[in-house]
Amino acid sequence: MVIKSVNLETVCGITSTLPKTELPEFAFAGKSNVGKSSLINALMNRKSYARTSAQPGKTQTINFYNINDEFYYVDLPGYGYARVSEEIKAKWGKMIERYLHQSKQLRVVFLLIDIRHDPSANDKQMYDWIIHQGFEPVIIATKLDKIKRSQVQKQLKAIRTGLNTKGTIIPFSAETKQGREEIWDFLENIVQSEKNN
Ligand SMILES: Nc1nc2c(ncn2[C@@H]2O[C@H](COP(=O)(O)OP(=O)(O)OP(=O)(O)O)[C@@H](O)[C@H]2O)c(=O)[nH]1
Ligand SMILES: [Mg+2]
Repeated sequence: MVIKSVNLETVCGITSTLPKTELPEFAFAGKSNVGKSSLINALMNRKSYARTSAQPGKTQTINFYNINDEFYYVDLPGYGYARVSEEIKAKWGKMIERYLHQSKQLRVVFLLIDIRHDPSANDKQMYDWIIHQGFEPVIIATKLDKIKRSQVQKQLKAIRTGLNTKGTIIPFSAETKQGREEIWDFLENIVQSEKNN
């Protein structure tokens, strides 16, 4: 994929109205600190356009990145971040739910799971939520560089079992960019097939 332009077009807070976009959208969900913004940077070919942080809870808004005037990456706030109040967590949850429910342009929801850990109760809930909204989530197993090669298959299996999914799981590292081509190919196929219709 050739990234010609990148533009953070819309930032939505808890009370914002969601934008009425015309281009296909690809959303990235997952627990706080799992690597959503880092993945989006890698997929934009940028080092730090999407804000990342070693501290969880960096992305607290829904951010729409316009790519090439062809499609959007939608960076969602992370869930399961312990240091915010239950009230705020509930509001973020509602905001994510509203987005999944309302967006007419949303094509694929990527659900990111840290390859080192079995899916949590929150991950399973998110997975079920996405299914409930009519999407088949594509799982990205993040931080691939953090485990030994010999552990990869075992961890992928644990994620598959934990989420009870038969769907695609793509291992990815924002450090080495391993897995990026596969994700790009997947996105490109969808964007192209829409253009042809
Ligand atoms: N080693 C390694 N570190 C990663 C990888 N992806 C993300 N990180 C690190 O993990 C931390 C969190 O990454 P973010 O991309 O900010 O995570 P996020 O999911 O956007 O987090 P929130 O915005 O809080 O929901 C940062 O310190 C990143 O550098 C990866 O593939 N490998
Ligand atoms: Mg983030």
